[in-house]
Amino acid sequence: MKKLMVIVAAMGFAVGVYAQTAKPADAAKIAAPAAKVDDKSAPAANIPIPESAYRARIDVDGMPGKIAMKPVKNCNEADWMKDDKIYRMTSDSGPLKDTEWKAFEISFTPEKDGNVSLVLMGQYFVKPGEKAISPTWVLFDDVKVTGTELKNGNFSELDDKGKPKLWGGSGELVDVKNPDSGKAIRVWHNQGATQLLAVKAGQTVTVTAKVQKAKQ
Ligand SMILES: [Ca+2]
Repeated sequence: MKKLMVIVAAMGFAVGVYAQTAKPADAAKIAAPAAKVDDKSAPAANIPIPESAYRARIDVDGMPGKIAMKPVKNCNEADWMKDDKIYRMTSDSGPLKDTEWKAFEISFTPEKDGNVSLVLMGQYFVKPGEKAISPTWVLFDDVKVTGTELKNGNFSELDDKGKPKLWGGSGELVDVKNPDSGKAIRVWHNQGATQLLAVKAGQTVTVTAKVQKAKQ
């Protein structure tokens, strides 16, 4: 019994030390900028994810083909990529509710012809004192693009395996009633949905979508 108590005490000490030393900023260097959510002072143990953390995010990845882009509306260069930030656009929908769809729109202008990857995902969020990114699931539907072509933006066309055609990644298909009925894609930071877009130098691309907080 005494031995067990020593172990429990040691574990408590380890958790306490971890909570003090692990900083969200360390994880941010690897992944992405932290969502602008407040209250970094709360204790680590079992605090709920704040409502303000449920945000949709559209990234555009031009890194493989070195397609540099200029942000035009509601997006910016991915600062965490340092010198390569011109090859990735990132964005933030702002906080979402699970009771209504919100319109989300970004625009950017590629500086070279080629393929970029459109990434539908959730915003980066790490609880104070934790290291792992918290799953903050959001829904995307009714995705439309001007300036190039996107297909199956309402996720209604499925392949033999029941996955949405032309979409890659590991988002989950769910049934929704709105905005255009049928299916939507459920994503978070580490499980996004992607589709390649063929872009042209100087041709501004606009992406619009309906987003909301998903059932968690
Ligand atoms: Ca749909």
